[in-house]
Amino acid sequence: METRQKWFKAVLGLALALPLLASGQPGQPGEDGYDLWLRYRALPAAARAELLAHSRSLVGPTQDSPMLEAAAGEIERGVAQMGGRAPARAQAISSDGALVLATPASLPALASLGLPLAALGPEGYALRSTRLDGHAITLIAANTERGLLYGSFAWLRAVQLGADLAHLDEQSAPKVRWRMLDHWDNLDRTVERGYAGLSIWDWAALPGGPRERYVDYARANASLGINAAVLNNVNTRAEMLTAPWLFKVAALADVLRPYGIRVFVSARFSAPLEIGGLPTADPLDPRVRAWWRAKADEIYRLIPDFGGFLVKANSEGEPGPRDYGRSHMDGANMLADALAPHRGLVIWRAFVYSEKDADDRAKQAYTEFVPGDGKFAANVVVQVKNGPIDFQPREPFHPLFGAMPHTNLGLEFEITKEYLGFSTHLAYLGPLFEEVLRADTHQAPGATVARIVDGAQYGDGRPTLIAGVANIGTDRNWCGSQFDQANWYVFGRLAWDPELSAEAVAREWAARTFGHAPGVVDAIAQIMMGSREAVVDYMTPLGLAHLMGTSHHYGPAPWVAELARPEWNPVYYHRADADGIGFDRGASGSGAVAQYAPYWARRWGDAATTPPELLLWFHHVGWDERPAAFGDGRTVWEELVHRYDAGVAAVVAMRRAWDALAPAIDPRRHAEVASFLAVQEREARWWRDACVAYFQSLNHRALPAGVVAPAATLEQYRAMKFSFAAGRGG
Ligand code: GCW
Repeated sequence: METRQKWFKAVLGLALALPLLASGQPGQPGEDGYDLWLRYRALPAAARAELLAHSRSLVGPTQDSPMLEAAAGEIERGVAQMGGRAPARAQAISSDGALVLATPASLPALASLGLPLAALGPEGYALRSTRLDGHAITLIAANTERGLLYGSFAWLRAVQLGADLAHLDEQSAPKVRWRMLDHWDNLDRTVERGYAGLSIWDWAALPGGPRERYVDYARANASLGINAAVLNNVNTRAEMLTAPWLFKVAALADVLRPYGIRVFVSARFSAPLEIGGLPTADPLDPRVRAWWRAKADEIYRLIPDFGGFLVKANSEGEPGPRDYGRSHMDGANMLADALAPHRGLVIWRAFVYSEKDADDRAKQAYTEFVPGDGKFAANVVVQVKNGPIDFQPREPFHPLFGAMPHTNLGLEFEITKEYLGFSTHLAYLGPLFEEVLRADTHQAPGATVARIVDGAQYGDGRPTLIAGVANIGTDRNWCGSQFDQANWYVFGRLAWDPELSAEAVAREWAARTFGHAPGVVDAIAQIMMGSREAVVDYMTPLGLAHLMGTSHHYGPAPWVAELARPEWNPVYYHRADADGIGFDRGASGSGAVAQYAPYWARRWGDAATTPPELLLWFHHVGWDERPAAFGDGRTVWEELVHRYDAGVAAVVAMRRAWDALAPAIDPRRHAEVASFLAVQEREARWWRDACVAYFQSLNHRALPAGVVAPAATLEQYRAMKFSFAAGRGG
């Protein structure tokens, strides 16, 4: 009897919950975020009628092609889900309302329609409402199948965003050749700096296993124009290059190919020693060179469109050419020779700093790489992180941008939030990416980071690249949190067009992901746009960096001072003592500022003309100084505390704004975000309290009037341990 009663209560509870579940968005109980922004929910009646009127039939090039099939299949899926029925496939335009996929080869009449085909290049597309053969139709036009694939996704985006389907006139072509995700996925399926479960690559089952998730991954990337993926961690084992693993890579390449994604792998520089049976991996040794050539031939036999190798060499203990007294150029060019016959690419990372080099860590990549300008092979791209240290919440742009005009320089962002609160903190990275891309290096007129990276600055057809360290895993919502999907999204959109605005992309993502009910997009975009600055403020304000916990990078640990290498310790970065705080990188300090163009060297070389956001990055200032740049007369100590408080206050405001959205968002996703925001508020306070307590223990200044004292003692913060911290991998 008792059991029955329990059951009854449980069922009653469920029944009571059901209408609630369904109430957030009509007919959408329990949305979990799996669909990402490709969320083709049934449209309201009028919009549905408009959609069906403009997709009565789907007319496409008729040749049998997996990529065209991917494009057409996506249109069918989207129209069926949003409109209630899929368009009929047709061979020819026989009525109004046809949706026509066309290339100049499949539809010679295209040439007479005045489309800017030449400007679309090999990957661009045009969407155009027009008349053809006496009928009102919608054209998705491109020079290639790949352009049609991107155009199909763009048309679906227009539908989702409520565009006027009778008057479409849009065209777009990517500005960057390689738009790439770097997965830091280990071969045991852990993910270094991954906060979204395990690796999506099910290595044990490959070349078999379920394909659905790979296909959905590919669809999401194709919808953004991402066209390359490095499957394994840059800290890799040599085994990745052995035959059993290459078969698995080939299987993934087969699934991803119809969506326009080329597969790359990270290669371990010492592989000839470890799996090749050679006594050396010296890049100038003929046996080593022959081994890599044979390896490249083997890979291309399996994967004819293999992209190439990503290499982390002589960095953080990884092997590299310098182990043999050779240069980065020697190493990269040796691999480039092996790949060149297959038109493959070497992506050589500039993320280097050495335990043997006592110089400011922020200077070392420039010091090692600038002498090599012009000496890297044509199929080498040197991949540079956005800032000179390591993906911090804020850094100045990397001084290598604009300093190697004769070298192909790629840009590396970190989408996964290693230093911005993992997946539990809401931090939209669009403003960070935008800040870097728009930064003017002043190395030449117009030389913004975006124009250097997309090739516009040099204009000589060189390979261009923007890479992002992926935040994708086996979590149902892909990224560990709903809002981290936006970081994948904005990365892809900015890699396609580095001039897009972070805010416009936030609005677009919000509308596609949560629907465009009045006020919802505004409110979500507002939360997103302030979120990165909030993290900067409660973690590392005023240009501070790297105050995070040792190795896992979870939580505050500005006091750590005992690690073997100086630059592993937060005290190395903040240099706080009784008198002041900050890293002097000016002429009287490390001189790092001289690696920038004279414009910046002058401006950032003087504390008076350094913006508050970068003050402590470039200068050591007294606690009681009142820098004019603050504009509010506060001392450095007062401003620091103020920023920490502002960061916490911003999170409180984000929480309130999100709570207010409850009636407009489906309950499951709303609750998930709300629970993470609660974590974020708790951790923001923790960051603020621990850092304020620590810096106060050094400077012995009173807290500014009205400021709340930290909740616990410094000793308590220092004693905290986190065996649960995520993302260490390997
Ligand atoms: O940011 C640091 C990370 C390491 C990473 C390294 C790199 C893959 O803490 O986990 O290693 O950068 O970029 O190589």
